[in-house]
Amino acid sequence: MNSTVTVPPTERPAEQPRKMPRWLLWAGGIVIVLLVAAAAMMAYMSYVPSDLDYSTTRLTEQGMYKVSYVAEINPVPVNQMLSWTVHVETAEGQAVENATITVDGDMPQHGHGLPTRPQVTHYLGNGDYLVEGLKFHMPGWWVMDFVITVGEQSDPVRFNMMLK
Ligand SMILES: [Cu+2]
Repeated sequence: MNSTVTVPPTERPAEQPRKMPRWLLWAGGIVIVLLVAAAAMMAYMSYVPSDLDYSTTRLTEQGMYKVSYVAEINPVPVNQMLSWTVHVETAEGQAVENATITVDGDMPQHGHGLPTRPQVTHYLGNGDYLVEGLKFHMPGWWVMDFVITVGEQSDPVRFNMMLK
């Protein structure tokens, strides 16, 4: 037997699949992780509970007072200074005359509060208190927290607003 094995001439070496450099794999992984984190963050920042109570009259947490507000401008505008009249009465409906009221506002999704420091500036009579210096600088979900204190007793109340 006279067999010859012919080896095909290899003019060029077969191209090997290029290996991805390790740093590129790492960089790609990090980019993906960052994208997922950013998406999760955006989902979190835009999350609003579907069962929020937007009513403008609410009982305080311990049920001591019924508190309502009327905004000077309605619907409450974004980026405009305005005042509110906050009405406080007992659960039985008697106007509360001598309350001390603290005011605070917050955007729960964003971790920031109001750009101003609103406060009660006048007692208007009949359980009505004037809150001046309110400004909401972003559209979205805001909460307004009031703590009503009469004598030794404090009771907080929270209002939700969705500003456009
Ligand atoms: Cu915000």
